[in-house]
Amino acid sequence: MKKGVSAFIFTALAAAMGSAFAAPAANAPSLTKEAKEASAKIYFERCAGCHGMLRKGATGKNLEPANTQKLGQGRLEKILTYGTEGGMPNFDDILSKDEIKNMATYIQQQPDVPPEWGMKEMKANWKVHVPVAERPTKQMNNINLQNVFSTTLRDSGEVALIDGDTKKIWGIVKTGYAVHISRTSASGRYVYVIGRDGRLDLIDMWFEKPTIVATLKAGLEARSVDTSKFKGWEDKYAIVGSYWPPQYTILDGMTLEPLKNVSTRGITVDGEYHQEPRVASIVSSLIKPEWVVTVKESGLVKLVDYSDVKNLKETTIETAKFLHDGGWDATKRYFLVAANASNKVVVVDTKEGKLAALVDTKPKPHPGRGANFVHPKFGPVWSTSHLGSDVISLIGTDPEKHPQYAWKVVAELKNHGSGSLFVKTHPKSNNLWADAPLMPEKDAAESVTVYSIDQLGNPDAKPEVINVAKMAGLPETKGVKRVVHAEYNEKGDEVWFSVWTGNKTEPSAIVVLDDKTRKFKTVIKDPKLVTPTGKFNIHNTQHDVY
Ligand code: DHE
Repeated sequence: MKKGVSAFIFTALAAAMGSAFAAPAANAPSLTKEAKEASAKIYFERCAGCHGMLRKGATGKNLEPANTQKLGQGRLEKILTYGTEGGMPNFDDILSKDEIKNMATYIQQQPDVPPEWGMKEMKANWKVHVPVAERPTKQMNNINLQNVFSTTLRDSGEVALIDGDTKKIWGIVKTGYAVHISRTSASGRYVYVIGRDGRLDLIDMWFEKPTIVATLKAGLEARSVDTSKFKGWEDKYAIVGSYWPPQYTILDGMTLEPLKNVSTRGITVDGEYHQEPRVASIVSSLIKPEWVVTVKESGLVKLVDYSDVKNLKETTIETAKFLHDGGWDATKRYFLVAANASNKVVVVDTKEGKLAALVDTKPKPHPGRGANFVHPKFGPVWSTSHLGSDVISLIGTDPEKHPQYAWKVVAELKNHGSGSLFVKTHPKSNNLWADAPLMPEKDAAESVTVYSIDQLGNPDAKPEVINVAKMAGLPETKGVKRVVHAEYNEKGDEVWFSVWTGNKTEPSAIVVLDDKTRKFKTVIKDPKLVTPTGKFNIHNTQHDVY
């Protein structure tokens, strides 16, 4: 496995891994101390996201010793090597045979319990690099900030800010390990970037070059961040959702000073106590001073009212377990989020503050933010693709004018594979795009499916499957060139795809297609563009355009 990924995250975690907390599981095969530590590190970096630190399972299966020992060493090695149709990726292009063997052994042992991370640790790991008073009072560069793409460089722990007009890298900023997503301030001036190691960086785009003005390590493992966007509260607060410890933290939006920390441990929708209900997606309401915070393992959605942080009010909505990613419907009243391992999409009515519907879908919906468009027959729909099925589900979202279709799967379009992570369209586009980067077959992982929205329902109209990876003109290498995450430019006439080789040693790229013609427009290649995955166009992220 690649060396030197992150000394940073591991300082706190390494102490816990192999700690005295962990009683050996009966019948567990053993590992040397070195192999155990190396496996613990790989587990954190590659597995914990889906299976949980305590291995209780969520997007991925429960990996507690009672289950893994039943599968046994040989079967576990096979699953790790080749992946499964259910969305478990193959690791043979990332891990060596020995690493796979050790991992198969490691997960048959008792999970270790990582340490806590509260206000004290946060305050000690908070730094304002440039105080608010010393920041520019006007934009000091000529970049069209609205068309900048904040691009995750997953394995180098960096974000590339790419000028969408010139397609040149404007700046590269060092961030947390395996940085996950970027969100913007309500004003669009600041970018908030969260790493898997819980490190949050605040980037100010008014300097000549993008500059980190504050950093906070909000937890030991995190995935989500958003900001206060309601009128009168713009740029005031930010919120980070952590996987470990399971909690969300409200911060000062301009300095990242932690203000309030709220645990999400507790009782699930089933009425059982869970030690690790992790915070998954967070969105920011435009109709109330509220964030929608989804708690994965408990199946609870919290509407967190930030108008009085000291006397915090939360509305807790019972939904379905294993909440993951989601986005607004076109009116931005309803939030649709995948309860992926429950095979459901949850619809929350944020105006009324209650559950609108639980929609049954094919296995493991995974929408990213989803894609909103007007279907020729069913009216406004929101769509998701699936990790565990080769369809794109369309869900009616207009209870007023199309009540017969609202909160139902009204159509299932054929995707070119399961193992899909993201769908995307744009209000100005007639295209609906879906990827399938986790397909074990090379050609499928390298391709995207695109539908003409105005032809949906026409039995003669077939979708187009395009191998985007080939367009990048990268050298042939061992690793699969996974094509992942479509994102539009500000105007909505280009669509960008990452060609993600999955490891640092092989070159990656971003392919830009002309949205109208679906033809190759350009490719962004640069040795500094290491494993690009998510791309967050400032305009589209600021205004939730998807
Ligand atoms: Fe993500 C969004 C969690 C693996 C790229 N990912 C999210 C969100 C969550 C999440 C909770 C929603 C954030 C929000 O909207 O507030 N992701 C996880 C995992 O737990 C998981 C499955 C395993 C892990 O170890 O992290 C995981 N994610 C990945 C990847 O491997 C991806 C493909 C590449 C990468 O960079 O890590 C990846 N996730 C993304 C992207 C988004 C995302 C690009 C944002 C989509 C958007 O359009 O907003």
